[in-house]
Amino acid sequence: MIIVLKSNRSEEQVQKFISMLTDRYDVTVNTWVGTHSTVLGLLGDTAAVDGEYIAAQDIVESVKRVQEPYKKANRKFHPDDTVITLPTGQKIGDGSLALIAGPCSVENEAQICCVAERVKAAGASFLRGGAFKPRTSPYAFQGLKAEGIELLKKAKAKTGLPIVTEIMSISHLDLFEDVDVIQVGARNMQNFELLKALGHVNKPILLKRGLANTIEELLMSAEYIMAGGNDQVILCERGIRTYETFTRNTLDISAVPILKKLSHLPVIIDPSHASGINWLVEPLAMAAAAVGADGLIIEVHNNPSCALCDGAQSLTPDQFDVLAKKVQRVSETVKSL
Ligand SMILES: [Mn+2]
Repeated sequence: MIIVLKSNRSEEQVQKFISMLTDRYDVTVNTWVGTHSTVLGLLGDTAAVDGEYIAAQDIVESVKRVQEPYKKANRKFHPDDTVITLPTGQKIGDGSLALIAGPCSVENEAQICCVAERVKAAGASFLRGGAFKPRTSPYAFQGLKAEGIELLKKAKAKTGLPIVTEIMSISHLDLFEDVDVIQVGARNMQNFELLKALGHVNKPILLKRGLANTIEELLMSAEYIMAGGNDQVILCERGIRTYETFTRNTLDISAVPILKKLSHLPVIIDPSHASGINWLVEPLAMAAAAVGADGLIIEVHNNPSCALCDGAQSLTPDQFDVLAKKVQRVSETVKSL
């Protein structure tokens, strides 16, 4: 971190400021005194240094971070890719393309079990399904809640597929004991109390990017979970809000190589929520495979026209069969280049 001091500072003020920095933070300070200004260079653990607090000091002209504010999620300090391995053996981040598929919402036992069996047969290694649903309208279907998790467990017992489902509140954490991967949805990406609580959980967290959040903000949210001791974070790009109205969101495909350059964490793509349109899911999924994503999370419903949530973007099991074959071919082709 570089701090430029104002030109009217006294030597005493400079020394007092440096003492404050070294007392407060685990850093050493190098000083360059020029004719018109004094520049301080902070070395050490600058992730903990509050740049806004520094900038607010009377003596300070400007502050510039040279190191990213995230440390545990940063590839610089962890060059090897993180591979998430479930106790049941499924992996994300090992170089393969993991497929997570299932309905937007769990609706009933027949629906979730039918979809689970079909997506497994097509090559999915995880079952998704919403039990707690964050809906824009309070009058829309809110999910089956605890009963939904019980139905997911039944589908898991039948198929062996580990389950991925979204948490909306810390108060529900006890209900997630048998959930294999806990999803944090886009709207909760900066629910810092929830992220802190998930930092103490010993299971993978699928963290979706907020619809109006930057890549750095996503990594800082991952850092919240990792700072608590949970290193098993999967990053998910699910589309961001732009001026384009044709699609539900705009898929930021560049987020994949950027996140993989900045971080060692696995990165997956959600083409269903990114587009909101059934026929766009397959081409976006192929783009994700081509750009190096570690996985895809895709909405599949046995009868999309009757779905209680997100039917317009859901694939039928037959469509998912076709997609799964195509994306694996793209992934293998790209790896062979
Ligand atoms: Mn959905």
